[in-house]
Amino acid sequence: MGLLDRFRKEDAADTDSAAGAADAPAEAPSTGESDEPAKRGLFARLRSGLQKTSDLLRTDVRDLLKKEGDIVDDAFLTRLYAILVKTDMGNAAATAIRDEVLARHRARKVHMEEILATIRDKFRELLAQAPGGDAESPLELAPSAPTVVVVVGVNGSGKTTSIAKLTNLFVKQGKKVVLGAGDTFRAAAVEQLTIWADRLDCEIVKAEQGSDPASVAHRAVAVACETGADICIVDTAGRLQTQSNLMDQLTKIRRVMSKQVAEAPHEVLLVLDATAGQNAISQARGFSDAANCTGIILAKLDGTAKGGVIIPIRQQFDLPVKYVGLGETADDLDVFNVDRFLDALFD
Ligand SMILES: Nc1nc2c(ncn2[C@@H]2O[C@H](COP(=O)(O)OP(=O)(O)O)[C@@H](O)[C@H]2O)c(=O)[nH]1
Ligand SMILES: [Mg+2]
Repeated sequence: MGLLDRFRKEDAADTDSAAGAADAPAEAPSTGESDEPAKRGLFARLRSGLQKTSDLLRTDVRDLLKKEGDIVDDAFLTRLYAILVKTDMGNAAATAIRDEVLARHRARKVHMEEILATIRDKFRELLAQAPGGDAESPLELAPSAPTVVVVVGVNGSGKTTSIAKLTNLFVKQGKKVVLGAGDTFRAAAVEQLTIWADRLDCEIVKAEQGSDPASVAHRAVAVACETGADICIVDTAGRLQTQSNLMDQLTKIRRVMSKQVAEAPHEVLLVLDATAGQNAISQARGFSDAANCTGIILAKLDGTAKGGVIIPIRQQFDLPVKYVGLGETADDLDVFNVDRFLDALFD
């Protein structure tokens, strides 16, 4: 199924009435946590978000082995491979991990923790963020404000919610945020972002349904400049009548922004739905190629036992995963960090 087919399918499935109330924010964001408890709270969220994937790995690998350990032979490796594939990490990653287990433990008696340690090491290698290291790469503010961010992705992937989460993050840091409701394709999308803007107490620029999103983007950047805002985040449509319309729209949004602020947009974040399955995620490549994305927000990790999908995402998109989404509230966002991710998954 091509990207366009996917849009058509969503068109049929996703009417505005299905959006609206169902898309409304689940609860008001909490504020006022000091940094440390907030970090601990986030790790707990990450751990519970990855629980299903973690259970799948631990329980299945435990079941694979006898209590007194087991010999790594062909039958063992075949069953291990089947477990790995269930996390949606893809055949290539599962093969690489299986081969690593074979190389390290061939014909030896092993225990569960040794196998998990090997899986973890290889997982880490496959996830490595950048040639230079695994540094977290959250949004960096431009030397002169405003930093302009565009958020793109397939409809329903979690764009608007992720914008609310980013806004919450910046508002908590005392930053001033202006939002642009650039998904003018659906009235409900504008309403949804407006509700978040009210809750998070930030300014929003919007327009009638069907109006030109580039004009919304233009005004949002203008308001951010005029009001001395630190960050301007612009929402976009996940689908239009045709894929080329959509890509043209993204190009136009970029163009109007760069006319106002030379380096803008500083970031174009691609939101991917971790529950969507590997094929759906591969289709989002159309977006990343056309929109010149700079990073990924992997949303809905909390809803899936297929958190292994982060490996093919890292490998198919040459983009850092910047944030992970762990729920529907404004607090449910964590800066992606490889080691924290692995701790949550394996410890
Ligand atoms: N469990 C969970 N749900 C999410 C997450 N992010 C978004 N959602 C939900 O996914 C649905 C679609 O999200 P939305 O932000 O409207 O997607 P958009 O169409 O890309 O803007 C909404 O019901 C959100 O509450 C997440 O990280 N975890
Ligand atoms: Mg939206």
